[in-house]
Amino acid sequence: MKNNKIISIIIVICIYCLPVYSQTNFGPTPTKEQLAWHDKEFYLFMHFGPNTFTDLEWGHGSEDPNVFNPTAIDCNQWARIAKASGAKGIIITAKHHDGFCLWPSKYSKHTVRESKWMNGKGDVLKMLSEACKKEGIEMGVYISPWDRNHPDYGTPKYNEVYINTIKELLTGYGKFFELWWDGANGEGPNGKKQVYDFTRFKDSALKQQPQLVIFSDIGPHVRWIGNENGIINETNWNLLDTVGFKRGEGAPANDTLNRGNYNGKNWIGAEADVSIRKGWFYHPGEDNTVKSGTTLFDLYLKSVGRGGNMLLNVPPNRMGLISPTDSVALMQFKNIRDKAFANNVFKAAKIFRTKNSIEAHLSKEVQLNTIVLKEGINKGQRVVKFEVSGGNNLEYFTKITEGTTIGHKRILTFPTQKLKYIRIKVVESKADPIITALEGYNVSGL
Ligand code: FUL
Repeated sequence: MKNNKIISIIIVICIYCLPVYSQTNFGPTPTKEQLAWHDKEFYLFMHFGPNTFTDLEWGHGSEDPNVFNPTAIDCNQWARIAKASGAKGIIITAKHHDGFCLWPSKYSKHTVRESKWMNGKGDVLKMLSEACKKEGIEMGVYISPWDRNHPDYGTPKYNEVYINTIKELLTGYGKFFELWWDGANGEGPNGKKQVYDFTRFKDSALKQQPQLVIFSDIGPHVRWIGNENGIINETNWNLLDTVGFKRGEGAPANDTLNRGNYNGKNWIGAEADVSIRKGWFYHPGEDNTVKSGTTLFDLYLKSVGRGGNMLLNVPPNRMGLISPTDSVALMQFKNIRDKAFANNVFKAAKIFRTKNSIEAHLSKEVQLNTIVLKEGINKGQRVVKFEVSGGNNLEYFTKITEGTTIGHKRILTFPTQKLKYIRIKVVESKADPIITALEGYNVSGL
């Protein structure tokens, strides 16, 4: 092997490892659980329950439990499709606002046990946890604090009920990766509103499963992005100030949640939740609203490509299966992603770095319309602004595009260029930038 080849291999290896370990932390940093969460990037949401059968989005809590009657439920199908789509896990609505529990909870009288489904012996959580385990994907739970059924809702007793419910779930079904708290807080069956004891909810959840990341408008670990369209702002700080704010009413402005706080005191990553269909629950009349693979890829670029995670809702139908239209769209989405990122044109490039820039030198011109950058976020998020320029000789670089934050991953697309040299220059950073990955692609159909 020629010397210069060995040197360039070493340089390429160095770009992935050295700078990350040679820097001290700057500002808030993620926990190891949050780092693992960032790496998941894409996973599925599943809204399933009485609403699936009543055509409602928000059940009243007074529904007859017998309405819940999936005729051919197969959680293995859910997990298989999730895995095949590249999703790293499934978050299930174990309990939505109607209070119906998809497992036979001791703390409720409105559960699968009260239904005729499987003669009251069914347990969706058990089926799903076994299926996820089999497929090697992870599982998360949505447990709505708002409960339109529970007789204790609106009284301090309900906080105990909720804590017991969490405990029951977190001790009965293996490890979960995420706990999802919705911000909606309406009236319960008695017309009363609940004052939630979120501090105790959080403490007891983490006591059962310390590896959990907890999602809500304001974390503590993962935040809502202020919209349900799946689109994160191009500028996305994983930082958020939470003092004085609440979940639901009283949360920071949607725009703040969408971009984070530049100087936020806490590391709270952004999770973009969006449904593959119009509604969160399955409605037969919405079969024609299923997003195409191309639309999903666009949302991926605007969520994962902006440093957040994508939580894509794929609601099972009345049979208890993912509908063929949804599964086809998911596979198209997977194929588009695989194709888009199959050939990193910088793989064989010589990489040169200075404190504030990285250059990729290729041996011949390539077509390029996408770059992927990563920041060593374990040492804190730093880059405020960068420029991308390139050319065909080293004396003359022209600016191609620019970007702001990078974070876990930044995917930047631009009109196709033919070039041999590319330079990423960090023009503003809170501390020395740590760029851990630079990849280049020529994605078709952009
Ligand atoms: C919202 C809920 O009210 C919807 O029903 C749905 O669960 C969505 C993901 O969060 O706030």
